[in-house]
Amino acid sequence: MFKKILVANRGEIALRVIRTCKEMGIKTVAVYSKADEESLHVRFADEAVCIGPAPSSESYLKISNIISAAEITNADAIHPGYGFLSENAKFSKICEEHDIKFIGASAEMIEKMGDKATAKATMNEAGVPCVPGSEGIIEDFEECKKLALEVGYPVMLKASAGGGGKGMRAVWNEEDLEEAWNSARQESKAAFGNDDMYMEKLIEEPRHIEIQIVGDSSGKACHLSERDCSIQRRHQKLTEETPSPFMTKKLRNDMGMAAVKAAEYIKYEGAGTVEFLVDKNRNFYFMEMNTRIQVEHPITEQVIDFDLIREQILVAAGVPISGKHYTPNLHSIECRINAEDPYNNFRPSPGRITTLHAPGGHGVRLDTHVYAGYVIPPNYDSMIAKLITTAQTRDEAINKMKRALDEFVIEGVKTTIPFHRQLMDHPDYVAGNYTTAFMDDWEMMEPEED
Ligand code: MV4
Repeated sequence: MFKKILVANRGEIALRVIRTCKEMGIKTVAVYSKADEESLHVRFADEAVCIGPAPSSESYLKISNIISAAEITNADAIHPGYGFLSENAKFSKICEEHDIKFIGASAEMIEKMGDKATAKATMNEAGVPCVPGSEGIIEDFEECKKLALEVGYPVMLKASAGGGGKGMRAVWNEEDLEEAWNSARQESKAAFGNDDMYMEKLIEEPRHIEIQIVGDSSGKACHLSERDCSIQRRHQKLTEETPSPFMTKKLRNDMGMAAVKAAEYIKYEGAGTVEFLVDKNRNFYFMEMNTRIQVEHPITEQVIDFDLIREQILVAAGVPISGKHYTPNLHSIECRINAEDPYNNFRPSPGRITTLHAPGGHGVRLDTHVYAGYVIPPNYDSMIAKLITTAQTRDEAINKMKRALDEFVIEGVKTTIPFHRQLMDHPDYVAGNYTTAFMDDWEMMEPEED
């Protein structure tokens, strides 16, 4: 077992990893930028190394500084969390070359799943349902035009180096195809330095339902049920829940088995997530595979009473997985609390938190690194807390979330707490009747006068 793990991340996920390491008797090293000197993960870790100035490119993304921190502290493993270098094949490779265990996917696996067209072709070979479309990358516009006629409009053009919607265009008819083709490739080139495109039949108003999987070094994989992440704004998830209100026993089994087949076909090691699009007739299609722990992992932990970070560490240390599949026997909802103003187009609101009262009580979990007096730096992602409620039924979990949000006081900065509180009263949300289009026409109701 590892003696010392360096956590190459910040904020709530750094705290999350440090907590499990402490419970496992593993020493921890925090890395931090100048802007994070006062951050909680620095205080919770056994050791802390400043790896550079505030800009991520000079600190949390600076591979040489992170490897140096691991060398001088003699860390035998690195946990990358999510974001930053968590899906960076070069970083995974460099860790391996320095004999530091990367608690994540191998460089080869990251590359294979990171190239979306290749990932899809691999899943097709594995017999995992995929959206009908191009066999890999589209060579040129002539092929694009021909393909679109074969697939049938509407189609979705997607960037192979992409993900999260960048370089993606929905095209409803042939006259719009060329402009979409050119602008999507331009956007992909700018964002990823690569303009390879592929095409799929457009799935209208899909749900985004993902399956948590864990694979071990023997090539065995198991699934830990689903998470419904359909409520997103500009491809940023806002809230997630498990089980999905759209799920049926059959759909869960079929999707779970497809995700296991995908993981075992590629001999996936570690925690991973297979993302699916689900249409209104409950047909599901492979969308992407993420080779990292995800922000929303706590709702899965809550409904099956499982520590996913512990599982990642055990698998990385060569411990075989139990192999059993899980079905949720509770209901859990996560609300991502961001330092953003929901009354002003969710614009970021960094600054000092002057007052903070955390919600608590039965079935309430708060994963956060902030505290009264903490200054939220403007340099990083605006998420400051994840509020998770868990109960026997969805209605009770919603009720608990309302009560917890009403208790949650953060002053000094604007937050998305009011958005989530209104969401919990929205009839379509309460009815579980929502797709990825839910936020398209969201209007905040004005705050009541005090
Ligand atoms: C799609 C789609 C409809 N049809 N592919 C969005 C980003 C990336 N994860 C893939 N996405 C989509 N791919 C086909 N063939 C609709 C989306 C999509 C979406 C998917 C999941 C969650 C939110 C979304 C918001 C807009 C579009």
